[in-house]
Amino acid sequence: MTNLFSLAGKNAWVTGACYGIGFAIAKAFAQAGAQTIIFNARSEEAIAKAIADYHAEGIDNVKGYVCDVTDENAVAALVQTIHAEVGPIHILVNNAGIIKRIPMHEMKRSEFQQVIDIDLVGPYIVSAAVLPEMMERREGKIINICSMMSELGRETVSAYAAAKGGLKMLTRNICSEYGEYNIQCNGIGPGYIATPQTAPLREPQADGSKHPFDAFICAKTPAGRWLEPDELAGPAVFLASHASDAVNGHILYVDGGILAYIGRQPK
Ligand code: NAP
Ligand code: GCO
Repeated sequence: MTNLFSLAGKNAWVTGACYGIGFAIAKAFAQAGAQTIIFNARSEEAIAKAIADYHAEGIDNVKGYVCDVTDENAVAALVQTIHAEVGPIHILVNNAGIIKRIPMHEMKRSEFQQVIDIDLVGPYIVSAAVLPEMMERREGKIINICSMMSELGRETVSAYAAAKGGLKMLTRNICSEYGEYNIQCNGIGPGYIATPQTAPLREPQADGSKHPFDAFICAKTPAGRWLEPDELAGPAVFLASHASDAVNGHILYVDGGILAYIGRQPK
């Protein structure tokens, strides 16, 4: 049974995996026996720091490349470089993403577009660049990092919710269009995870009290806490391994129960 979850012999590309959720997923893949971890970021400095961080975790089979997921020419060139320097791409995790928290009526078109470009068009660009080799090999795993906002809205995150809702349907469409090639495309929908992206929502107040949003999320999560990036490790390894070969088009919510819970009632 343990072999079902092994990633031995597999090369895994996790986009934007310098820190946060992507780093935790890439680390989990390495610990599950992946042959090579591949990641990209937008600057050499970010790559260098991340390589040091991977090495500090005892992960030496890692390659980092500068590449913006919205640049289709750079992505196409990177796929060729990966084939030459690493080999085939067996697993792709579309993790790179941003958020802008601005009331929609105040958001500039360019700000809305940037979130859509990175969080939705980026996964399309990278998936389309990797699918041909997966089709030829008749095997592949694509995991899209969705969100609570693939299902729910909230104030100030209109572009992000539109992108993540679209990413849920892109996941289902890749499943539908490429399942016949033994390619499984699923999503992971994290709840509220303590990473740099959510740091502003957890910033203690000047008087030392909890950020209102911090208290809000703890009341919306049955366990009463934020989740940690490493808590996505098991679900990610499951969806990247042969253990999930019959799972396709599924969004696996790793949210501590937020989507099932109306929220802690006032005492
Ligand atoms: P994070 O800490 O902000 O990390 C995002 C990563 O994406 C960074 O490494 C960033 O690199 C990279 N990135 C951003 N734009 C990029 C681009 N155009 N090309 C290449 N890399 C790019 O975010 P996170 O919390 O780990 O989130 C990772 C993913 O999970 C995102 O898709 C996010 O929407 C999603 N998510 C997060 C949560 C949460 O609670 N944290 C919950 C659900 C879903 P740079 O240094 O270049 O910016
Ligand atoms: C926000 C948060 C969320 C999380 C995540 C929840 O501002 O509401 O950043 O969007 O990042 O997507 O699943």
